[in-house]
Amino acid sequence: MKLEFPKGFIWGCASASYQIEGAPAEDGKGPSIWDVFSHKPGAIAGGFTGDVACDAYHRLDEDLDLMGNLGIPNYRFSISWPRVIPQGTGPVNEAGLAYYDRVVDGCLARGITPWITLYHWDLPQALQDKGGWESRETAEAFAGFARLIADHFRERVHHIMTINEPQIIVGLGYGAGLHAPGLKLPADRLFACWHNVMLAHGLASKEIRLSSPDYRIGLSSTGALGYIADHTEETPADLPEFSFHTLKPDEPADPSSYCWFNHHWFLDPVCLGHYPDDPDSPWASCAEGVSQSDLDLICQPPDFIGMNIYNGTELDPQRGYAPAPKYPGYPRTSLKWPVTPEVMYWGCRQIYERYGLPICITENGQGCHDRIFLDGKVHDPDRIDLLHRYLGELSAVCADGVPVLGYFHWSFTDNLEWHSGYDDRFGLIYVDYRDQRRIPKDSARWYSDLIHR
Ligand code: GCO
Repeated sequence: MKLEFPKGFIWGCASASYQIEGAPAEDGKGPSIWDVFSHKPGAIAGGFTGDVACDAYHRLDEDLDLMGNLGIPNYRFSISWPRVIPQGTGPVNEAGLAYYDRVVDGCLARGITPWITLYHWDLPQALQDKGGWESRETAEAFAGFARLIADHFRERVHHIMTINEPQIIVGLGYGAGLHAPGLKLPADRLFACWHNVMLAHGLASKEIRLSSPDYRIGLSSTGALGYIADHTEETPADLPEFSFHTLKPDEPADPSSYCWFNHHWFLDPVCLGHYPDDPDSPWASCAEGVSQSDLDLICQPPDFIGMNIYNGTELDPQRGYAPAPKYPGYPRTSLKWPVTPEVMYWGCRQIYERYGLPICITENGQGCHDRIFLDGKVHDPDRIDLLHRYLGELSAVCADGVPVLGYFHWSFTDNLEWHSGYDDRFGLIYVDYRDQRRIPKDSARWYSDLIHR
């Protein structure tokens, strides 16, 4: 498979604060919803928490050295809101901000460009106590946090992503109860959360633009994407069936489950200024009540659309674009996600054709049950094969003229895979959680070689 990318293509790795940092109460940090949720019995597989995770808070230099030595040119990380503003609003925790100064300066000193994600799910618990994303005040508080970060880093950072995956924040956190804060709200209250997350993007984007015109603003979206295996030039990219459902397209429709928020419910209001015209959606009646002034606040088109793409659903045109049946033994990752490289091609094309904005792959990778082999190394041919296939499709969509700015591998180190715990490893760098030893996997060398061909 050809792996050819446009000149200036951005290569990087990604991480998120709660998944790697540990140090949940150190140096003045306030608790996040994940600090609280993870301690509930049964919340995380194996009964683990993120209290230590990869101990990245204390091992920053070691991790950045590894990244620098591999020559990874860009690092997407998230800032823990309660580490910086312990109560979500009000006094700033200077020690928390100083940690992210060290992250940013440490990147720059090693020739790595820092990309900030403002919200990767660790909401201050103090805000959850006042309603969390059900409350509009959370969106307003988020804009304040965004402004603080934008002002603080504007000389050193030029890429900020507002929200990572509203689909998961609301669906899994407030609908299915699998993620923090572990709620199962009815449909109308779930939509209120959704709308406030949309407002958070809009209000924050405005603040970032006011802070500096030099910022390139992004967001990260996820959701089910469909594709047709035997496609031709004529296959339209923007079939509604290609993205209608999220995560579990073959599940029965259930407004209280997380499967209904898709890319369009996020990107239409943000980029086009209205919720999708989708009468069959369980959210259609909720969206009717939204005011024009709110839609105006939300409509802050980003400079690039970040897509987190892991898998998609093959659709069968002969059967009304229903999901194509899977053969026995279909290739899957350790989390049982199907291996479907074509989704890279179709996902990018579809989103570009609908919104006309540059795309950046802000996450892609594979969960594996990696382990240390007898020779002391971590061999991960599965991951290398998956990356090769998915990047081959990405290369093809670039060749077909879709402006893809770059690709961030998820993740740099192994880390806490949310409610699934620590078994499913996504890193290029293996973490031995017994002693926090880092071992670059074969894929780390492969990825580095790809970047530096
Ligand atoms: C997400 C999150 C990451 C996950 C990764 C693998 O996109 O779900 O951004 O935090 O760990 O995607 O599931």
